[in-house]
Amino acid sequence: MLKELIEEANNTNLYTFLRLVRDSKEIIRNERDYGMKNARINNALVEIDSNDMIVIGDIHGDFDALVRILIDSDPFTSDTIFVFLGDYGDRGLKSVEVYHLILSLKVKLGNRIILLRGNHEYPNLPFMPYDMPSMLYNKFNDERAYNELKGLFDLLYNALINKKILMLHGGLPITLTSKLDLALADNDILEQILWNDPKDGLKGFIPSFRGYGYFFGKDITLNAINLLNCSRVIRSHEACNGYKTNHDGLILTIFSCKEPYGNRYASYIKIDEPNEDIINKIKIF
Ligand SMILES: [Mn+2]
Repeated sequence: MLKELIEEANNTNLYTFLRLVRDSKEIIRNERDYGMKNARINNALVEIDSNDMIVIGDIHGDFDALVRILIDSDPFTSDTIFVFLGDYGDRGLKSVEVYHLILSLKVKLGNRIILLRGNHEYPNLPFMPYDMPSMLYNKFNDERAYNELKGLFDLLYNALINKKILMLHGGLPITLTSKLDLALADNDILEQILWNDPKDGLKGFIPSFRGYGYFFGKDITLNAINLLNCSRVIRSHEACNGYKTNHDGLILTIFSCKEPYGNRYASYIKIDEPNEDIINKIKIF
């Protein structure tokens, strides 16, 4: 089944692509309205208790990296939940194929595929490079593909909490006051979830050189995870060779693509017991 989906994504066409986007939107709307087996959903926040989860960071159109991860842990031969931390397209050469494959997994496997939102799925704040519209147009010669895809972005989840691990794309909002801020993020909080980065040796926060969001210090991290009753954060967003940690290990960054950055290593993480040493769970390739 996996091999067929990979093949199909490699030969994507407009009508299959449009159907996948529409079906994915319908599935996520249903999750949000009627809930998900074994998970609690409050708007854009998912809470789950799983001992079998794979977490994947930025893919950015690196189809080979995505395929590599999926072949390592075939979702059709296990009950593993796959969490994607966002930034699916842009930069990488095969962004359309990446969307095709991820959305076909969503359609086939439903609530075992959880898609978080990255800053590249929030074009309301303009940034460069934003290749998706032109990549889709060049592939399909039709504007409907991007118009449909854009509608999916607002349905992607802001954050997921598995037991005591918080997962999101960018970083902790400096003004976080409760879990509800993640579930019902206003524009300011959403910008920070998608754009913030941790910084070591910083107290408080400073504006980010990215143009949006902030760099935040360990005090902000401690405050936020205490408030949420969490023990650590897994995020992506910062290009690195595989992974890195900040704030004395409270924040783990995993980055799952290589091609668009010329990186030597990428990583993903397989969590079977969330309370154990998480660094040992990282798979580097
Ligand atoms: Mn990002």
